[in-house]
Amino acid sequence: MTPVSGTVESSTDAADLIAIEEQWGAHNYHPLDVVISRAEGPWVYTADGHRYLDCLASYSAVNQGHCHPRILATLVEQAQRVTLTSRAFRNEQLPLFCRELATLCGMETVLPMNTGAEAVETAVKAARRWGYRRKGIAENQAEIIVCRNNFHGRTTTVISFSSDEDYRKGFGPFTPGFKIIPFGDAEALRAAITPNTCAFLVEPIQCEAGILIPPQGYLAEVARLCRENDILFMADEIQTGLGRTGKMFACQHEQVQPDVYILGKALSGGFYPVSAVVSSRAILGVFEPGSHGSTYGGNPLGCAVARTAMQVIQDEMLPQRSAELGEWFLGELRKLHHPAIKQVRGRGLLAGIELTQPARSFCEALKERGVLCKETHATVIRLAPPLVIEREDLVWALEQLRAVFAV
Ligand code: IF1
Repeated sequence: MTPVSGTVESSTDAADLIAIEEQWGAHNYHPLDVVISRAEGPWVYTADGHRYLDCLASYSAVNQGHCHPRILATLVEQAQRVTLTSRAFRNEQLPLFCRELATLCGMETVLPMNTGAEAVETAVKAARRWGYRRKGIAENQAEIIVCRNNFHGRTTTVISFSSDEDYRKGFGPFTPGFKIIPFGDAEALRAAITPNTCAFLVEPIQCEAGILIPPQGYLAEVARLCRENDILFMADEIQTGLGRTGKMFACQHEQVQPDVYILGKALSGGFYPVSAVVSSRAILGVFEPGSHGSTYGGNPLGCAVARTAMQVIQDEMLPQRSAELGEWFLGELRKLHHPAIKQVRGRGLLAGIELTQPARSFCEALKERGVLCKETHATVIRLAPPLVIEREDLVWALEQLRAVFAV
């Protein structure tokens, strides 16, 4: 097959494109064979005119809906002014982004990065330095406690503390200094803390693990334990944050303020990778010039896009929408009855249907009916539509789910 030039000719149909991707792209994914050509709100469209309801929302990066017009306008406007200055110089967007994000989080200080995994890496570095300087932990002895079945990204340090062999196998040697405990078990956290512990890193809801919601009171107890033992409570809200679970942050379900928020995905509404670590001056103050950074982190295009993306979440009251629609939607999902359905779990518009068998064939069947979703951990169907979705669209999605689960 001959390589195609930069742009896709209109004669290149979906089957050709899939074949080209299979030949020229690395095979590190197993996507559903729907080639998306354009998208708007909760809907995505193929070039041949099929429309699908997106119930994955790009892994919660498009909580604001695809191609939100306000974020698009900001992207275009800023792209015509200046896109990248590097942090060697200042730009007009970064200060306002930092102030607005810190305020949204009830925090003092923002450190901008690009991808989620980079923000997690940044939090790990901050926690270690904080441990050495603030707690006097002996050099190279700092420990960070994490949870079994966590998902925090794909970099070598981050997979060093994964418990999933699929993510780790063949990628060692790994970064030391992490201790894995069961998720949802505050007693296990208490037992794992040593004088060398500098932080506890946790997802308030474990998403990749299958939408696992910890027992009521867990986050509050974790916050208390961290405070008592002078260790940092670092919440990875990359997926659960920014309205997804029916609050701005999932920690707020238990009125808990962590020491560190790690954010990404919907921070830019799907237009551009923007992530951040948000915390106090004392904690992020461990970074002095030269100790950490990124070429693109804090660039004016990303900051401008993220500012509007955050504004849209607030103006359109997406956390409230997520809470209201989610409560009703989960109730409807729980009415589905099929021998393969083991349990329905969720909070806000983040739902998981756990099956007794692989979920892939159900996702394929839903795709045939115009609903896009993705299995996680083989047996869980994850449903997480853009938060701008209309109730009538969810009613339609439920009809398709009922059809697929008709015995
Ligand atoms: C993939 C999952 C979702 C995340 C949390 C950090 C990151 C993620 C809580 C890293 C990223 C993604 C990445 C994507 C699949 C996906 C995912 F199924 F693997 F778990 F969304 F549910 N913390 N999650 O969820 O952020 O570096 O990717 O920007 O890796 O295949 P990133």
